[in-house]
Amino acid sequence: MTEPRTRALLAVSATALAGLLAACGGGGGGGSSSPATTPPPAQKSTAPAGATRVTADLADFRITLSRQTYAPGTYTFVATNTGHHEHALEVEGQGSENRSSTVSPGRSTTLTVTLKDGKYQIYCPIDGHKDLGMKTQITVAGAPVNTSGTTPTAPASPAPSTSPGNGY
Ligand SMILES: [Cu+2]
Repeated sequence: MTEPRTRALLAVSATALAGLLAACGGGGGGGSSSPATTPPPAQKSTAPAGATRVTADLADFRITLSRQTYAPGTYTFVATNTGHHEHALEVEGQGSENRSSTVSPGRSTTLTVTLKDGKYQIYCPIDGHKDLGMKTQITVAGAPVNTSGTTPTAPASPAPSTSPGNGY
């Protein structure tokens, strides 16, 4: 009865080790019996420094994205409402769902999401706008976006101007 504390410590470190091992062993093909993994709470409204900017044009009733190909990584969608109705941007897929705030005509908002490999639906969740045509789909694939190191393929951006509509 003199060293219950040591025992407790041993038990704790053993548990921690087991936890580490379990965490490292999850590389297989996602079976249905794996424990529930909690999706990351991507609710931050501030855009992280490494996020890739994508402009999303919300018109009546159509969504136009400035980018068609996506690699896994963090993206900040800058949604501008160029229509005459209230719109919003929702990015849904791979077990996550992120909705921007509602944007009034002429205004814009941002939505930062982390995209993983797979398909995502991007649409306007307001009223029946999705069925009216405000929906599009993207496929995320390829090597993760390296935000801090060297980027092997850097697409040349013509001008860093923030004005939309560069004569596409
Ligand atoms: Cu809408």
